[in-house]
Amino acid sequence: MRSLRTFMVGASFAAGLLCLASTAPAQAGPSGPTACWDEAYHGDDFGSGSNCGLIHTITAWDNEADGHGVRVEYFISSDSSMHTVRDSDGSAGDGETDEYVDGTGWITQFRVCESTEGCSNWRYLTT
Ligand SMILES: [Ca+2]
Ligand SMILES: [Ca+2]
Repeated sequence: MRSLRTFMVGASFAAGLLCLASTAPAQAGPSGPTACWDEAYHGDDFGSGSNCGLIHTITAWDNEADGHGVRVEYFISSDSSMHTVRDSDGSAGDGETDEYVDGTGWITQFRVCESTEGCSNWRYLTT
C-alpha cells in the first residue's frame, strides 16, 4: 500500500529561505544543486526526490529483505529541521512518499539510509 502524507508548511517561502541562509544544511557537498530531480542508492535500497512538478515528492524504498529498515533523510526550504520518510513495511509492498505542495516548501537535499548500515551521499536539488 502506498502511503502518502501531504504537508502544508505554514512558514512562508521567503522566511524559509532566510532560515536556510542562517542555518546552513549539514554536510554541504561539493557538487551543488544540479537538477529538480535525483535519486540515490544504498545497495539496492532507493531514495528519490523531485521538485519538478506542482507536488514535490520524496520517496524511500526498501528493496532488500534483510531486516535493515530504509529511510530517506531530507531538508526542505521552509524550515531548518531534518525530515525523515521511512519505508514502514520494509521490503514488502512499495515505497513511502512525503509530499509538499508547490509554494509550501521544496526539497533541498536528501540521502537514503539503511539502519545500522550507513547512508548514501547527499543529493542536492534545485526547484
Ligand atoms: Ca531492508
Ligand atoms: Ca516497502
